[in-house]
Amino acid sequence: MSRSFYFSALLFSLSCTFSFITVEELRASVVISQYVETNSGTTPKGIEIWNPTANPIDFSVTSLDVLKGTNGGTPVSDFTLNTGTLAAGDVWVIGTSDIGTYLDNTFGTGVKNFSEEGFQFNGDDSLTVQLGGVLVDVFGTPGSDPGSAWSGGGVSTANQNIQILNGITTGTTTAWTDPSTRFETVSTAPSGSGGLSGFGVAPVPEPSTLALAGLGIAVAGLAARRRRLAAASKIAA
Ligand SMILES: [Ca+2]
Ligand SMILES: [Ca+2]
Repeated sequence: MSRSFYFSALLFSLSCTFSFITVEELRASVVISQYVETNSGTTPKGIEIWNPTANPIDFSVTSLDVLKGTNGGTPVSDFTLNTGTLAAGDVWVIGTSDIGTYLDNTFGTGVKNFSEEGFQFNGDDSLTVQLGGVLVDVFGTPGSDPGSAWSGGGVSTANQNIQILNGITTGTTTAWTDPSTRFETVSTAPSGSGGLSGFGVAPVPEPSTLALAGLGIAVAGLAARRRRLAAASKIAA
């Protein structure tokens, strides 16, 4: 066989080994699923990152960066996650130490994915999440200072624990000014008892996904029933 054939085969096997992830695939890989900014004192402050896909994310291969735009400033890197693997459907919490304590006390020590980071955002600071250097989610409006918070429909980026709305499974690359378009309030007293509820718990998959999964099971069951009936009729004949 020719040398060019071997070269082509080598290239093919290399491309299989290092399968390329598209920008679209990266964009659909993680989403900010929860956010907390304390109503009292300086903590708790943090975010929860959700992997809604069917594949794990190895942060040592594809690092995650959280950038902060302070008081309308240009977003600059605030935190980098470059170790550990986020399982399919699971969440990873990044935030102040008291959130880690809450997770340990609620679910068992070290059970939940947690990275300690002394966030100092105050509700009027935008956040930007990048995965593998690609913008995957925007929180607030980078480059704009809303005064004290972005708010709407009772949902605010200050003094609240808020979580992603049921049915939203992707980040947004478009800045927003009304958090209620993506989030709902869990607690208006996040520094108090029970104020961190929902952290460490992945969002429930959207109903359409469940319906499709149920449909798949139903179709598989029907096919199995048909095969059994066909086998029985052959025996009868
Ligand atoms: Ca506050
Ligand atoms: Ca959650």
